[in-house]
Amino acid sequence: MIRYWTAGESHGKGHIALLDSLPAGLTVDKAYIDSELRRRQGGYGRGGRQKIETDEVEVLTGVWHDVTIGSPIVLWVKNRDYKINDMPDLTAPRPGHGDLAGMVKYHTGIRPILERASARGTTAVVAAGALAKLLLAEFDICTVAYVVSIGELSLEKKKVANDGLVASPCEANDTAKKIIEWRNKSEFYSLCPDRDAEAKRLVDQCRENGGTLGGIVEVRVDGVPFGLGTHAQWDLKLDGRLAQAAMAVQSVKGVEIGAGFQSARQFGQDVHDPIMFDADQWNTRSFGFSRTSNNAGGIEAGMTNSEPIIIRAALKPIATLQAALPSVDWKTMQPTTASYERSDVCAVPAASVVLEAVVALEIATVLTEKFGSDSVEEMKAFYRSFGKIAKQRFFRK
Ligand code: EPS
Repeated sequence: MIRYWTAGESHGKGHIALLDSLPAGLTVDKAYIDSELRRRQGGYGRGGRQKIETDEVEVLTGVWHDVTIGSPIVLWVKNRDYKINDMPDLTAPRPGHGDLAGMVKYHTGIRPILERASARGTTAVVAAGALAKLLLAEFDICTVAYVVSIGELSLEKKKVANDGLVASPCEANDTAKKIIEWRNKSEFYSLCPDRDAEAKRLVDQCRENGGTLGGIVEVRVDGVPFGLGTHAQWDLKLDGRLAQAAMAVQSVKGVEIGAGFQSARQFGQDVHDPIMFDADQWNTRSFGFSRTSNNAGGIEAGMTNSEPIIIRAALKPIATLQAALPSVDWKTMQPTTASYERSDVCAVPAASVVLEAVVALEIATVLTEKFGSDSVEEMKAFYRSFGKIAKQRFFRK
């Protein structure tokens, strides 16, 4: 099964990701990894750091002639803004950041904490996630994330009746691959490129007020077969694992799967997704089963049910504020306002790239749990035999 770790400080030499048990036989497309890193650097609302960096991956281990060999892979993204030893400490912890809890816990200043807590570390996660997506593509599984709101502004793909808002050109039944095309037209990585101008006004206004803005991101995974994850043990349930992966992304304060919190307000008969079967619709993903709705978000009892996985993450506004909040100077212990240093006004579009990566890593992991992780070829053989057994069970009547 795939495992991964990251290391690095925001103004240190760079960030690394170490991926263990990625199967042999996967072609590593460096240009694709770099394009994902560039996407993470983009999105409207970013700060000055992205003008300094041009993130690019170097694959240090685990690959021979651009193909994985089954041994651990180390990915390295260099920091151009390497200056950690010349950077001053902060004097007043920022409410909402890890500054206070970290300096108390580790008996350090603020700098050592913020350097690791910084969202700069998500470069390594995105590089690792790109590899996971290359593996998923071998199984025709596609992950896409898009921004559905910035602050109070909805960027939902659904048409909002009579409020004068421009609806997304994206259709409800568009697949992830089609959704990516729409998403890439928007500077907010939303499915409503026509509403970028309005979102920009919101972010610009926020910057002028010295504030920051959060938002909501939706991640969708298409092409997932039955049976990834398990109901059998609490820490192996896929919904729980996805929630942890998403919650661990900087700024995320809430996660829901499928209809999530909305389903708590409805009757059971309006929530659960009716089951249909049509032998003529056989394919290796769904085995002919389908649902008339997907409120479960593709997961029931911790297992995939072959419908698209839908997960949402709510991001708080970034904690570094020009309009600084009350804090305490930890050298004098006197009241003051929180320290400020260069940051973003709105990092929700960038966070969508990171959320896409962590979800892909989790799906790739459960895929290897079910179908093995020695080689891509063997995984495909196991995948096919799973389908063969299902066919024998459901098509003999
Ligand atoms: C980020 C790099 C950081 C921040 C931001 C995201 O660079 P610097 O601190 O040098 O400006 O811009 O990180 C935060 C918002 C944070 O709270 O740490 C990046 O590359 O994504």
